[in-house]
Amino acid sequence: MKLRLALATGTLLVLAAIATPSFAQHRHGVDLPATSSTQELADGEVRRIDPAKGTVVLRHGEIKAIGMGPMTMSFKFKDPTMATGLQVGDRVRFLVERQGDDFVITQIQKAKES
Ligand SMILES: [Cu+2]
Repeated sequence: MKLRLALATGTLLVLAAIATPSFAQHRHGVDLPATSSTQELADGEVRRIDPAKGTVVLRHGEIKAIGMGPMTMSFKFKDPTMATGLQVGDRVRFLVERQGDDFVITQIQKAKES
């Protein structure tokens, strides 16, 4: 059990290192135009929810619409009620758009359990 856990933890750390190389710097890569017609849902996992602020921290994959690579970061909900039903650990699919310095989730849904 302990070895298995250690291996799993090690794997997660490696994956985290690959998936979130810029967590500390939080760079968003090249600056693409603020608006985009791309409506491709991005994948993410809920890490934290703050219903009072209407924000959510997601570990997300690549978001082509805003030219962002995988990382863990905070988003604003376009509508705070979007937090309803979401729980930490949920895998989600979402749309995000850039509004000034904010990244706003305009649509979010739970992904099917795998
Ligand atoms: Cu990001």
